[in-house]
Amino acid sequence: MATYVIGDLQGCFDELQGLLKKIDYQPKEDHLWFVGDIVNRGPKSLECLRFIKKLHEKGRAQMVLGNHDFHLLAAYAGLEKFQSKSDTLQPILKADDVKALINWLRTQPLMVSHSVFDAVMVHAGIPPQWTISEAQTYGKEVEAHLQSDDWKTFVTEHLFGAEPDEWCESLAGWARIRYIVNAFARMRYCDSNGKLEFKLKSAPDSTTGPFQPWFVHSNRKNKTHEIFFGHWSTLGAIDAYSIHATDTGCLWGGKLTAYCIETKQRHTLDCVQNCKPKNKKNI
Ligand SMILES: [Mn+2]
Repeated sequence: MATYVIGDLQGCFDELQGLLKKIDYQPKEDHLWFVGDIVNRGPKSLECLRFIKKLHEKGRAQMVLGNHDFHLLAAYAGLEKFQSKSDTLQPILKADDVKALINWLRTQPLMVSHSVFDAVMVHAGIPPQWTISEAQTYGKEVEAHLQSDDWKTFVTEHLFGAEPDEWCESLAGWARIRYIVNAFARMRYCDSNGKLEFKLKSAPDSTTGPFQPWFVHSNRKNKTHEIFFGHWSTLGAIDAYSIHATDTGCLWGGKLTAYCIETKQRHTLDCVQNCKPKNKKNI
């Protein structure tokens, strides 16, 4: 039995199938962890969503919600203002089973923990000031809103926005929920206290001042666990600092990654250019 952590798919279904073949994936024995952003920009988001839902219902796969997965929930709920020309969500929104797909997607968590190893998976990261146990608790606060009867109001009116960018345990209401979502699903850079910086998307260099990749801060309280994440395609493959970066740019003609937790081995598939969207904005 193996647990493979699969990087951001963004609708690259054929590449996923190619990678599963390459690693000799055994559907009845192996588990798949998907780091989120399973949909959007690429050509086969509907196929990715159906595939992961089916495996999840059989107890063979888990996923966490990424920013593009939240975007799909909002698009279904009727929010138009953040929709982009490079979105490729229409086949899902028009599918016969869209309601079942969406109702399943909104039950997915922001963080997944391994049952044996001290390993967790999130989409973007965990701020330095949160322990793993705190992160778990905060994630559940968001999940409760997504799973409530009033979830559409949450995703259309309260979910999006870059404020507040600083965490404080006493943060309350939608501001608290928004920070938690932004940390788990959008963060790349922050300062040592978890103040978020969203303008920077490039790979780290010496010009970012107090803002550093969330995982390099020396005071980080969640170093107790190996943390798997995606979201940051310009970062490349990193296995250091007790973190594993798995978005190796499949969507951009890079590679799709499957990291085996048991063997600590990375497997990759070179991705074809036909997944590449014309508009490279809004990574
Ligand atoms: Mn993302």
